[in-house]
Amino acid sequence: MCGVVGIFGRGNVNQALFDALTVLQHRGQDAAGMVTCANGKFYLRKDNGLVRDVFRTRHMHYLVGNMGIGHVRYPTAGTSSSAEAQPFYVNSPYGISLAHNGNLTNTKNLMRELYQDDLRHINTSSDSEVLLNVFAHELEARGNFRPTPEDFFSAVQGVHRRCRGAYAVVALINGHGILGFRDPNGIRPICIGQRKTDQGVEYMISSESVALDSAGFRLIGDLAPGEAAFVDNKGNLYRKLCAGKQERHPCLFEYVYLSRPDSVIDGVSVYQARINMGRKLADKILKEMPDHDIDVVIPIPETSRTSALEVAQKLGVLFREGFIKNRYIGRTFIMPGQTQRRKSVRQKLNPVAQEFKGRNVLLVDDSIVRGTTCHQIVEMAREAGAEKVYFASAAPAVVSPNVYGIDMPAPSELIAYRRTTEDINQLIGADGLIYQELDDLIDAVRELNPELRSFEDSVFSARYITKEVDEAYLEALARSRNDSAKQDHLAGAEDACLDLRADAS
Ligand code: PIN
Repeated sequence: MCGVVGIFGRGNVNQALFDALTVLQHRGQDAAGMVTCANGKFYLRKDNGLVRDVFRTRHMHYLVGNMGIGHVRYPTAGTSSSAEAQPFYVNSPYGISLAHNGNLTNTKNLMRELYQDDLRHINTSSDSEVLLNVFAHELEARGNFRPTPEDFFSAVQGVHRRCRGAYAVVALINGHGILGFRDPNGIRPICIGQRKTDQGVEYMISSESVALDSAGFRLIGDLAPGEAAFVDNKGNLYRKLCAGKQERHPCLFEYVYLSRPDSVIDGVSVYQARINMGRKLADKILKEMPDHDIDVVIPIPETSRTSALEVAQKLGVLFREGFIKNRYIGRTFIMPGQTQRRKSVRQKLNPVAQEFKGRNVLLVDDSIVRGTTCHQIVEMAREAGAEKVYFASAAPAVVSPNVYGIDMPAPSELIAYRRTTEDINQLIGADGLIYQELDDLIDAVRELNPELRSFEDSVFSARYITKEVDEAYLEALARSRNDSAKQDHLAGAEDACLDLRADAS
């Protein structure tokens, strides 16, 4: 997953973009980038690293202009090369820079079309560069020297017609304005807000509403599935539904873990959704263990805290911070390699022995993906003196990979893949394991916005909402998504590009 932001301001927007990217940093710590525009020129800075490390004072001085976009990246399709940091750029038409959160599921076909039919060159293996070129081609086809908002909306229609998968996008069109759009299924989040200044209204388009809040922008709302919003160089806002058929299927995992709790996504407070998840989870625990002997609920920091509090409250038992997290170590989720992951758990979490000694503890996590950390955490709880160690997950079992922009391991690396809850309980070495039910998770979110009738929940259900994701697609994905394949990815992708060029010649 990644984070995107676009700002139209009345003065330089570099600082506001930097601040917004810092707020969105949880969505990707691998690379960061920003492009601004002034007097017909783009100013770009992007590199691997955290926002605070990528942008130094000299870069900020250089990034002038009152319009700009930014991106934080978590490598979705595999590589962590700085050449694939975003935003991407094409010089024609007009000069366009684009940043994307999500993943296209028909990249290969699009690459072929771009080479063979549209005569365009793609220089990386990134689906975001593909998306940019599809957009640019569709815009160029309009052939308008002075493009209108309608031209941009028509190009977005072209993107919707040709691209499959998930995309929440911001684009900067040199001298013309900023554009945001969302795929027709509304899988990844993107919202828009405004702020009034003495010079006039300013706009921000962002992956999450938290970026608006912290900069004093008022949330106008989410972009609807298939919708595009364009702010022209005078600060006029235009919005249009650009997809023939739009259905809302927001990603359920955003509410479980990806988004910050203080964001509101598709009308749902992520914080309140996590409280609801805790309530539903406690109901299930009470149903399965009516005479439970749990003394204390201990969250595994950070995300699970909100749900765990509610679990403890509902069970009527103590809530205690039993694990202290070292804030200066990266998320376990993002470190490649099993050995590295194992080592990092102990560096990251340390138990407070007095909260475990002689007690039956219920550990609560937001989700269980690989399960490697669970095993060690259970072990740490026992070493700290716990009598019994139960484990609960605020999300259902993760059984299938994500193809819409969340970097998940190959199916065989998922602990719940082809295993029962009892098998998993054995593997993690707990005295009992409770997963949230999928229907309960859905209800936890839907209760807060009954208009959300369906969700993108493939990691839990193995059902994919776009039809090109079939058995063959998933098999090919499984082959490419193991840790060693990730190391070789760049070389492989370059070969693929060369193959395409050879095909075309
Ligand atoms: C951790 C959030 N959360 C913890 C991410 C670990 C699964 N993991 C998903 C649990 S934090 S594992 O809040 O960002 O610190 O199942 O793959 O071992």
